[in-house]
Amino acid sequence: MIRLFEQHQVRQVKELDGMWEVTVEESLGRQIPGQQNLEGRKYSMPVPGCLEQHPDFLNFRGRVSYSRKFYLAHSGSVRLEFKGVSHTGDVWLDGKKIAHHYNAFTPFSTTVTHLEQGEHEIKVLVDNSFGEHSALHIPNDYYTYGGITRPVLLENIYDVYIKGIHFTPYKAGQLWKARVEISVRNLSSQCASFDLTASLDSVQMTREAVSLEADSETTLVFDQEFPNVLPWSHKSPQLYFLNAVLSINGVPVDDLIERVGFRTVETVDGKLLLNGEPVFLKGFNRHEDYADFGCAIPLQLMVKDMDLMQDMGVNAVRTCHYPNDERFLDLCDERGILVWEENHARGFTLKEMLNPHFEAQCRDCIQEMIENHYNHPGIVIWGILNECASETEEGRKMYAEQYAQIKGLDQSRPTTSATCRHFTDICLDLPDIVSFNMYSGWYEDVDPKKRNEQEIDWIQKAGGAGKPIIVSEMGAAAIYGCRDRSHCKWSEERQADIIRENLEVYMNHQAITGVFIWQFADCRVTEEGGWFSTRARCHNNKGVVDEYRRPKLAYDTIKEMFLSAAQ
Ligand code: ADA
Repeated sequence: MIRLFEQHQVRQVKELDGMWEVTVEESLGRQIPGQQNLEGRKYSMPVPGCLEQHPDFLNFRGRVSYSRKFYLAHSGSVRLEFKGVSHTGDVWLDGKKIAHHYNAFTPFSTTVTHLEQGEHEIKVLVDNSFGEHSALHIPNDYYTYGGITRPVLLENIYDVYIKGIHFTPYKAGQLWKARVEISVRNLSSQCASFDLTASLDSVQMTREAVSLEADSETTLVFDQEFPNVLPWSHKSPQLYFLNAVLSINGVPVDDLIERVGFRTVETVDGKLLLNGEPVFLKGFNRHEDYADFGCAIPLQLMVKDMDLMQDMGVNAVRTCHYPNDERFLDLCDERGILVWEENHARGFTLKEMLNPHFEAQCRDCIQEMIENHYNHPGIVIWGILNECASETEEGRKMYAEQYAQIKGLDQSRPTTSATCRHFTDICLDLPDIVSFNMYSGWYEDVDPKKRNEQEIDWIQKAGGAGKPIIVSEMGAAAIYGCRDRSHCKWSEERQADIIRENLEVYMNHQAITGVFIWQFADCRVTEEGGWFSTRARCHNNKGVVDEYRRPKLAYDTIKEMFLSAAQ
């Protein structure tokens, strides 16, 4: 399943999920004693899926080629979309290169015209190796898996087709309105004339006899009132289908259905307002990582994660530290979960930010994140550059460029970045919201209340005055099953104690508008980069459930505190 709702009733869509042939091209990972060198070996692997789910690939680092055939029933143009390839994909169709993409966490697509009816072959060279070519996927406190890790779809498209829709809701007095932008592309070598009708909640928007030059694109803009719609909020996540149909000579030839919500997000007087009302974010940081599935989490287990988090009373999730699978974002829209989605970046030093590929790889990730996830009403904050070098002038330049890029793409959502450069950060004046990561009681045995006051005071003087403040990370580690009446560190008891002490401070401070616990579930980390030394089992063990979603004692502490909170 690609999304939690049908996006087409006219366009023919085929999911290329299933078994693909995998050939190992280059194996660089740590060999397990007795393991054969995999190069040249062939396997049958599921897509979506991680290579690491196979016992021969537990530490795989390198390049493999995935291939499969498909049958095209009618000759014409096709659109091929990969929702996620980790971490680099190069795509060939019938031996001709048609796409290249870096970054596991954003989708990419390509179109091919004049494809003959009959059998065709797709080959994808997948690379999850580390090195200068990869500025964002590096040895880190989460794992870079390998594989075609999210769904793949193949669409028969008419030469004139709907490329995308962006929906921006806003209030005009008491009335809901929205700016609807519908991009249409003409792949053919002739000028085309088309009609377009879009409908939402029985409101029709129409353009007739639109002329579009050969091999060009246009965007139709509607600024429309929707007199009868209900707002979307975390308390009442009202969703609507926006259904656009493109016709030529009166015959529907293409369509695109988006699912949207009417809500506004603002930062006013140090508060985060949803539809004009202040909201306090009670959330988790959630990595896309699940025991044997790696980052290729099936829908059933995404739903399980969501059910567990809502059982604990959350109303928010932070997609640490990269854009998420659209099906999870669809779940957030349906359940009224407020999302902080961020570009792919975790803890880069200035040296790492000066990798020659860094700025372009960040720019592409932000572009693809916002272009593809723009319509999710649940996303209320765009984040960047978690714990990067925001204490340096060179770093500040990149922070400023990325915030500007976001504002150029979307003025309807506030921006932020989670800092750990306490007392030295020189970028707090740039975002709409100031966020900081703080591990009082874990990394530092300090009183969370006192430490928080110091941080808040510093923020006021360092450019953050008047801005909402979010505690983007707080928490402690515990090994699942480790119980100790001494409440020593790494015991479940101590993790629960530390989380309680910190939540009592952050949930009751008038300057704080939200808290994200680090983290929902234990996740695998790389052995490379020295992470093994502070990450028992080569896992980040700060989950309140382990990687199999088995709850630790802190689960019930959070449930009690989040559910009893007024908001
Ligand atoms: C940082 C970082 C997280 C994680 C956390 C930890 O705040 O943003 O990704 O590494 O520390 O577990 O220490």
